[in-house]
This record gives sequence, C-alpha cells and structure tokens, in this order.
Amino acid sequence: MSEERLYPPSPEFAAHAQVKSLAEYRDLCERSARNPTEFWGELAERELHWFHKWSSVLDWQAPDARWFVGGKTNASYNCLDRHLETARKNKVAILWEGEPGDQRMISYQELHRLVCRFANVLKSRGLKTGDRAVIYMPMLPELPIALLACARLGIIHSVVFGGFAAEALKTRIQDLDAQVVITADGGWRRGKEVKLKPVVDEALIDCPSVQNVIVLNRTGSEVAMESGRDHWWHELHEGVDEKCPAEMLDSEHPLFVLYTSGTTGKPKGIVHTTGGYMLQATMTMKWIFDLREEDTYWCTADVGWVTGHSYIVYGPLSAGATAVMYEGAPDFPQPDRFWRLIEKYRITILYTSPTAIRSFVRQGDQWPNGHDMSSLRLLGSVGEPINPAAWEWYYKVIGGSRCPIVDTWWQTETGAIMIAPMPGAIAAKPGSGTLPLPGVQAEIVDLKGNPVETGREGFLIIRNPWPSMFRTLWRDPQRYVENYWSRIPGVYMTGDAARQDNDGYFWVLGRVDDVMNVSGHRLSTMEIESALVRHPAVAEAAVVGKPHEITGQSVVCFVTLKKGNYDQQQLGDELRKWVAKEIGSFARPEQIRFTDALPKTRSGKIMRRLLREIVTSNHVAGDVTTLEDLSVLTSLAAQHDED
Ligand code: 7RM
Repeated sequence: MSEERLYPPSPEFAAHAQVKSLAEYRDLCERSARNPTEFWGELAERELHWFHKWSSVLDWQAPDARWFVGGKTNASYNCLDRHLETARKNKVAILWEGEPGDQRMISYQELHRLVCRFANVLKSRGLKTGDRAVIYMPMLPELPIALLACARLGIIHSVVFGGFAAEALKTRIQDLDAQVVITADGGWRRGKEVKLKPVVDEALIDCPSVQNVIVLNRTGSEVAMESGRDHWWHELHEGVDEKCPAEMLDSEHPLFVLYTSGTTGKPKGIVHTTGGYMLQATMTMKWIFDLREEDTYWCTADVGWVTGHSYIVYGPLSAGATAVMYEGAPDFPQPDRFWRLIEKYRITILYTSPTAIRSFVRQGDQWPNGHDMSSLRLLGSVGEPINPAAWEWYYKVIGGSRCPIVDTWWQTETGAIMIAPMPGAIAAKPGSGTLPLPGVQAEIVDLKGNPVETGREGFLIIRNPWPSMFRTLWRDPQRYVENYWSRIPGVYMTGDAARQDNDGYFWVLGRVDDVMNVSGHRLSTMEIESALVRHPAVAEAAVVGKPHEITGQSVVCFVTLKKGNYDQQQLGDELRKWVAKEIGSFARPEQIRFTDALPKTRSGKIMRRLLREIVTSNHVAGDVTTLEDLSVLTSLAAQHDED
C-alpha cells in the first residue's frame, strides 16, 4: 500500500476528457463546497428531465435527507423517452450476449417499446405505484426491462441475485410484502442450466403477499406453473399496448430496495429514491467513466448487486450509453471469454472487480494476449481494495499500458461512486481510490469524529449529505440511525477503515473488522495480502487475525498458488519471510495455509469472517502447510451473506 508510483493521465486522454485537468476538478470541488445546493441544483436541471421543477434542492435534517423537494421526475423516462427525441433513438442501448453465444442488440427505441409493453403487463395484473416487485432473474435483457418497467410506474423493485437460495429469497419477499415475483425458468452458467423457478416455488410456500409470478422462458426446461398465480412472460404480452406514459413521480419516491449484509443475522433493505440517485448515477458515468457518445461500455457485475443497478442500468442508460451485458461465466467455454467479448464488440470501457482480475492473473497472460483489445481506452475496478500487483497487471496486460484505471470506492448505501480518480484530471496510484467526487466530503476520523493525522488509519466517514445517499432501511428506520449515524452524530459512518496520504489520496483498507492489531501495530489484512500477491508463486491471498496471548493478534494467511510444483514446507517458510521483508517483522505471519480456493460471497468478496472463525475455533489443527479445500465453505456463503 505504500506504493507511490504515479500514473498521470496522458495528454491525449486529458485533452478529450470530460474533466481535463486537476484545476478543473478542484474548481468543481470548490464550487460544490461553497454552495452545494446551487451546485447540485444546476446539474439536476441540466442532466435530468423533470416534469415539474423542485421547490428546494435539499432538505437535510440529519440523518434524513430529501433531495429536489417537490420535483417530479421518472427514472425510466430519463433512461428512455428523453433519448427518443435525439439521434440516440436508433443507438444500441443494450448489447447482450448469452453464454451459449446468442446475441441481442436493442436500440433505445426498441427498449422503450419493450419497457412500455411490460409496464402495461404489470398494470394489467393490478400492480400500481408503491407496490413491491421482487425480481429474481438471470442476466438477460428482460432484467433491465423489468427494472425500467417498475420504475416507469413507481413500483418499488428489489432484485435478488440469482445465486441466492430459497431461504434468502423468501426473507426478502416477506420483508417487502411483495405483490409480484418476476423470474425465469432458468439461465445458463458454465454450460449448465441454473434453475430459478423451482427456487421461487420453494420460497413462496410462506409468502401470502405474492399474487402473481411472471416467468420468462429462457432455457425451455420444464417448470411447474401454479394456475392463477403463475403466468408466462410471453403469454401476458399478447395484445398488450405499446403506449405507457411514465408516471410523474416525486423526486423522493422509492426507486428500489436492495438487501445487503450487516452485522446481525437480518439483511438490511437499503432504500434508494429517484431524483438524487439518478443524478449521481448519471454524473459519475461522465466524470469517472468519461463516457462519450461513441463508447461501448461494459460493466461485468450482476444486476443483482448495486453495481449492476447503477452501472449497467440506471447510470449508462440515463447517460445514453451502449451498455454490454453478458449472461454467463467468465471462463466459459474457455478462460478468454471476456477478452473475446472485448475483441468482438470493440469494447472501449471495462469495469470489473479485483477478484476477477486476480483470477485472470492466475490463468496466465496467454489468454488475454491472444486477443486484440486495442479498442479499450478506460478500465475500472470496484468491490474491494485492489492490490498494486493486480493493478499493474490490469494496466499492462489488459490496458496495454495505455488506459487509465479508475479504482472506484462506494457502497450499496452510497448508491453511486464516491471516491475515484477523474481519469483526465487525477494521476492514479495503484491501490488508491484517490480523491472524492465534487460534493463529497470524505474524511478520516477517530471514534470521536476528530480528524486523524495524515498517514494515520481511521474511520472513513462522509460529513455531508449527497444526492444518491440511501434514505433509510426498509421498515427499520431505527437501525438506519443506529448503524450509520449515531457513533458520531449526524455523520455517515461507512464502516471502512482508511488513511489519507500526503497528497490527500484515500487508501481504503477494508471493513473495520478486517483491520488487525499485532503488537500494537495496526495492520490491514489487505496490506499483507498485497505483499503475498507480489510473490511470484501466489495467485490469491486472504489474511485474518487470530487471537494471540502476547501480541494481541497474530497473522494467518490463506494462500492459493499459481500453477506449478512447489515444496509447500519450503514455500511456507519463504512466504513468511517474504511478508516480514515486505512490511516489517511485526507483520510476519504465524501461519501460511495453502488452499485450492478461498471462500467468497456471491459477489466475489473474500469472506474473511469465515476464515477468522476457522482460525479462532481450535477445530482445524495447526498444520501449517497442508493443502485445504475451502471451496466447500462457499456453499455456506448464502447463509453467511445474511449476517
Ligand atoms: C460497490 C460495492 C461496499 C464495500 C465498501 C468497501 C468495499 C468497494 C472498493 C472497496 C476498496 C474500492 N458495494 N469496496 N469498492 N474497498 N476500494 N474501490 O462494492 O455495498 O457491496 O460493498 O466494499 O469495504 O464498504 S457493496
């Protein structure tokens, strides 16, 4: 993390960028700090369509925010209708490829038609503004279509990632009292069908609120249809009108609820509303992804996560982009599927996760090297801290040492990117999200809310309200206040630890729980992981603290290796020395454990908490170098995602 190599934007990139210099960035920051309501008000007026203008930009009674008070707008209108009056009407909005290789290219005009028709289907089933729709679908164009149809009518949608099991689906449907579930028979992943409808059937045994289930036919496999409740997507579309005006919704009308893990057993329903969310999602497409009319933009996330909401659906479509969507696994039929897609569609912007990048490193350079990826001009990273070694690989091997990388820090709660380099203005440092967006007052503080010294670790907080902030937790306003706004009254606690360097750059170290204390030295799991991954034999590493009598905690490392033959005893010793050399002897791991796989959440985050449990319970013997199979733990991910 002490890597200080600077990667300034090339003059050619900066010359064409949306924000062209550090001075321009600073100017935006100053203006937003001096008069935030004027700043966001001007942008909202310029960047979004409003049926009626707001009476005031912000009503802030901490921690309750209302943005663009009294304004009337519609997310679906902003993503579709307004483009139809421009040359964009025949531009490809969604460029989709299924895992088997089938393709669809849907223009803005066509997408508008499909969304209107599906909105009319929802109306015909008696659904109306304020109702809740749970969406449990594979990565098909009908997934954004369902979101946009709900948004058009003011139906609050809640996407449940297709990898979740029946129990998790049921909890969410019940918490929302959803009236409708929108699903498919199944989807394709690694050449096999992932069935969804049977999971819905199991979940619905205990969900009396659901009166309608709409089932898209994707795989054609046989499914049970309960008469009266279940309907085929295509059958409901027969004879349906293609005109459906977008509802004029209040700026603060809830757009969606997305569940995320907290510290208790109950997932938190993060509530986002319309106007402010749309504004920041749209602005970050321009500021951070530097979107141009001619770009072909690909975010590889699943729409089941917030990244897919903001950066596959609402942000790109509102900004008029061509957004690529891919149904399947990155390594099917071979590890070069991503690179094939980039070559085939001449993709210009790629947004993916450090986990994906590290798995590509492991597979070897021959896979990307076999493809022409000269179309790429910008790369992005999201979801966890990216270790400098993976950053450098991404930069060189994928970006051809030509493309800026935007390391974007944000959360389900923040709705949109909060800390990231504007690629034409800010020099990157591998592993740092660099500087906050204009209008975002990020700071590092201690538990009393006092700023910590430069270079010191502390809690990452946001001092002021921002347009795309979540407004509450679904049916749990008290937890909203307690979890996020009470430790330091009126200040948003992100739950992340971070530090700022001499240039003011932010280095996010991970969740607060992931910070260890060894002999009074505060150590980030990430810092050690980063050191391990710099070793030529190591593919991935996860580090956890183990309670220790003398030093407080000791360092335990779980390591997966690149292909090759190793003497594990010897390599274990070598890696311990390596870490001590890279960071300091206080960081020397007590144990190195080799494993075939690391347990990960379905969005690809390493589940350090599970590993902490393994090292804390004395269950697993302390054999340093036995190869463990932790992939079994991944099956526990669904349950543990709930905590
Ligand atoms: C977008 C998303 C949020 C948590 C957040 C961090 C971690 C995300 C980065 C990052 C370092 C990044 N939403 N995180 N992005 N840490 N650098 N660029 O991931 O709600 O699922 O997770 O993810 O710990 O608090 S999320």
